[in-house]
Amino acid sequence: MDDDIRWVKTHCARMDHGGCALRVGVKNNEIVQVKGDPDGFLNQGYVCAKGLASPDRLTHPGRLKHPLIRKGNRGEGIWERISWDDALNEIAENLIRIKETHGAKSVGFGVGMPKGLDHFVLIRLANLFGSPNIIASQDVCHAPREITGIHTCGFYPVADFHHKSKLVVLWGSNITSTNEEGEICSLLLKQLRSGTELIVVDPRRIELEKQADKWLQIRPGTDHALALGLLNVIIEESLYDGGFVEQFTYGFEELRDHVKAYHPRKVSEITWIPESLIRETARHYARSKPAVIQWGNPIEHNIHSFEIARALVSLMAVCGNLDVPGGNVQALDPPIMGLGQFVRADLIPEKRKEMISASHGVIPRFMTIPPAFFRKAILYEDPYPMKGFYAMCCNPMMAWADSRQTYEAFMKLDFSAVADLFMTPTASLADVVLPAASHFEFDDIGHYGLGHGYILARPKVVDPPEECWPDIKIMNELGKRISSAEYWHDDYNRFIEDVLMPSGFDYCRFAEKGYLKGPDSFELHKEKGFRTPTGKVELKLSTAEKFNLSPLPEFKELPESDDADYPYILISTKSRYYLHSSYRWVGKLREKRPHPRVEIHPDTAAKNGITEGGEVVIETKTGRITQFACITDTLHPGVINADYGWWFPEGNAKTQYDWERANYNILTSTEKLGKEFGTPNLKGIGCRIRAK
Ligand SMILES: Nc1nc2c(c(=O)[nH]1)N[C@H]1C(S)=C(S)[C@@H](COP(=O)(O)OP(=O)(O)OC[C@H]3O[C@@H](n4cnc5c(=O)[nH]c(N)nc54)[C@H](O)[C@@H]3O)O[C@H]1N2
Ligand SMILES: Nc1nc2c(c(=O)[nH]1)N[C@H]1C(S)=C(S)[C@@H](COP(=O)(O)OP(=O)(O)OC[C@H]3O[C@@H](n4cnc5c(=O)[nH]c(N)nc54)[C@H](O)[C@@H]3O)O[C@H]1N2
Ligand code: SF4
Ligand SMILES: [Mo]
Repeated sequence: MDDDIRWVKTHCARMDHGGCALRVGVKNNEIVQVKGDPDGFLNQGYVCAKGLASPDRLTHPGRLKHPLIRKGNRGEGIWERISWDDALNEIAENLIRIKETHGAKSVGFGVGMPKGLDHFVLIRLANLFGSPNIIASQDVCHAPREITGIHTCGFYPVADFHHKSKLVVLWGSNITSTNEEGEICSLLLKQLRSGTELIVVDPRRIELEKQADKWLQIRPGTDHALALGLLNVIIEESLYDGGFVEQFTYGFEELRDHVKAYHPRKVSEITWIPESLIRETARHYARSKPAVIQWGNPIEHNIHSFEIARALVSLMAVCGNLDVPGGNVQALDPPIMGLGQFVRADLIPEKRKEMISASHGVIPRFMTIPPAFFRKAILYEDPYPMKGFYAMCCNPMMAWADSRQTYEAFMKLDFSAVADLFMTPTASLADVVLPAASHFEFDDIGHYGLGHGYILARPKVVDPPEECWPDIKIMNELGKRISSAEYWHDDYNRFIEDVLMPSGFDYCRFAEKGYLKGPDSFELHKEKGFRTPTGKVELKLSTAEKFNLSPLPEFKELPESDDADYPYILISTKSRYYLHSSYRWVGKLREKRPHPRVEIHPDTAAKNGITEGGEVVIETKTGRITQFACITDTLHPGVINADYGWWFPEGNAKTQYDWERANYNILTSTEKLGKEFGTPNLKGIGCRIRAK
C-alpha cells in the first residue's frame, strides 16, 4: 500500500443515476485509484467500468477550463476566453434584456438527467427569475411512471429491492447495464442467488435472461397490450387479491369488463408473445407474493406512455403488490428539506397557468416542459416566443427527439449559455460556454428528489482545475445578478446545509454516515387509504373527465403505423459504457466501445447484404444515419437495436462534431406526441437498413 495515498469515501455519480459507494485514493490532488466500497448501502462493493473510468473525466486535456464567448457566427467554433465576471454579466444582461422585452417566461432553463443538487438549484434559479419554463427530459424519463402513479394510487411505486420478493419482473429494464435509479443490480443479484424468481419482458435477450424463469420477447411498443392481456387472465381466472381489490380499489368492475376485450389470443397477435406464455406469466405473477415490477425506460419511450404506466400500476394493484415489502412501494424520505421549499415554488404561484405546456393540455402535476413544446415555441412562437436559454448538465442536440429540429431551434435563439465539462454539439451552438466542475470536485447530495427514499453523500475528493466551477456556484452567482440577491448565499455550500437541516446532520457527519434513509413503512393504506380523490387505487380514474384522460388503460394502436417501406422496428438501448451522449471523450470507455453499433439478427443481416462490422445505413421517415453492424441472435429478426447518443468529440467544431452522422435522434420525430406528457416515439419506429 502506498502510504501517500489518502482514501476518501464518496459515492459514484454522473455516470448513471449513481449509487455505488466508492473508496477513492488521492495523491497530490489527483485520483489514483477507485474501488467499490464493500460497506456500500446499495452496491456492497460493486463498481462498473464507468465508475472505474470516472476520474478520467476530470483530467482530460480537452476539458473546458475557462469561460468562453462566441466570436464569429454561431456554431463556427471561434471562441474567446473571458473572465467569470464578464461571462456572468454577459449572461445576466441578455437574460434581463429578454425578460424586459418579452417577459421572463421567454427564457427557458434546460437540464438533462438529474445529476445532483444542481438540478434543483436550476429550478430555483428559474423560479426566482420568474420563468415557469424548465425544459427537461422527463417526458421520456420517469414523469410518465411517477405522475401516472400519483394519479392512480397517490404515489410513485418504486421497486423495493431492499426486502425479499418471491418474483421480480424486469419490464423493459436492462438493469445490469443501466443500474436504474441506483437500485444497483447487486441487490437484485443477491435476491436471485437466494431463490427469487425472475421474468424478463424485453425484445432482446438481455444478460439477466440467462437467470430468468420466463422471457417474453415482446414486440416493441406493445407493453400496454401485454399488461392488459395479463389482467384479462388474472381476472378471468380469479387470481387477483380479492381482499385488496374489494377494500382498496375503485372501478374494479369497469376494469373487469374492459379487459375482456384483451383476450390473450388477441394480445398474442399484437405482442408476438405466445398465448400460452401470456397465460403462464399471468398466473406466475398473480401467485407470487410479493412480486415486484422493475419498470424501465421503454415504457415511456412512446406516445402511449400514460396508458402503459396505467396498465402496469393496475396490475400491481389487483395482485396486492402495492405498498408491501418486496413489492412496489412508496419510499418515504428521511427528514430533509422538501423540494417545494428548496426551489421556492411559492415565489411563482402562476407557474401552472403560464408555462408553455399549459396550452398543450398535459396531465396535471407535470411541471417540466417537454422539449418538443419548447422548440415549437422557439420556431413558431406557439404559444408565445421563446428567446433565451440557460442550460447545464444536458446535451439536447443528442438527447432530444428530432435533432434537426433542435439544431434549427437553437440557431434561432436570441441568446443561449451552456455549462458543461467538454465542448459538445449543444455547447458549440451557444453564445457563452461555462466550464463546470463535476463529481469528485465539490460536495454534493445524490438522489435528492428521486423518490427512492434516501439521499447519498458525495463529498469532494479533489479541487477542480483552473477556472472550473460547480454548477451550484455558477447559479448562485448568476442568481444574484438576475434575481433578488437575498435568495442566494455568500457560500454556495449553504444549499447543502439547507437540505440537511431538518435531519440534524451537518455535511461532515452526513458524509461519514454515507446516506440518510427514510423509515421503512409499509401498508400505510390500511390506516390512511390511498392519496387519491376516492382514497383508493383508481383502476378507473375518477378524475378522467375533469382532466381529459382515458378512465381505463387502453391499447389503441401501435406507436407507428405499419409501412412496407420501413419493414423493421427500430429500438435503442443505453450502452453500458456511456451515459447517454456523455463521455465519448473518455479514453478508457472509448476503447471499450469505439464505434456506434447497430444490432441486427443474422437472418435480417443476410437478407440485406450486411456483414459483421460493416457500415450500415439506417433510415426512418425522418432521417438517415450510419452505424456499424453487430450481428446477433439476441433480438427478433424484425427488430433493429441501434446505439443512441453518438457524436465525435475528436471531430470538427464547425460541423458540431459530426452531430448528424450516427446520432439516433436524427431518426426520431416529434410529429406524433403523447397527449399527457408530450412524449415522442423514441422506440418502436419503422425503419429500413442497407449496407453502405
Ligand atoms: N433516442 C433516445 N433519446 C433519449 C433517450 C433514449 O434512450 N433514446 N434517453 C432519454 C433519457 S432517459 C434521458 S434522462 C435524456 C438524457 O439527456 P441528457 O442528460 O441531456 O444526456 P447527456 O447526453 O448525458 O448530457 C449530459 C451532459 O452533461 C454534461 N455533464 C456531466 N456532468 C456535468 C456537470 O457536473 N455539470 C455540467 N454542467 N455538465 C455536466 C456531460 O458532459 C453531457 O454533455 O435523454 C433522453 N433521450
Ligand atoms: N450505462 C448507462 N446507464 C444508464 C444510462 C445510460 O445512458 N447508460 N442512463 C440512465 C437513465 S437517465 C435512465 S432513465 C435509465 C434507463 O435504464 P433502462 O430502463 O434499463 O433503459 P434502456 O436501455 O433504454 O432500455 C432497457 C431495455 O428496454 C428494452 N426495450 C426496448 N424497447 C422495448 C419495448 O418496447 N418494450 C420493452 N418491454 N422493452 C423494450 C431494451 O432492449 C433494453 O434492454 O438508465 C440510467 N442508467
Ligand atoms: S453502476 Fe453506476 S453508480 Fe455504480 S459504479 Fe457504475 S456508473 Fe457508478
Ligand atoms: Mo433517463
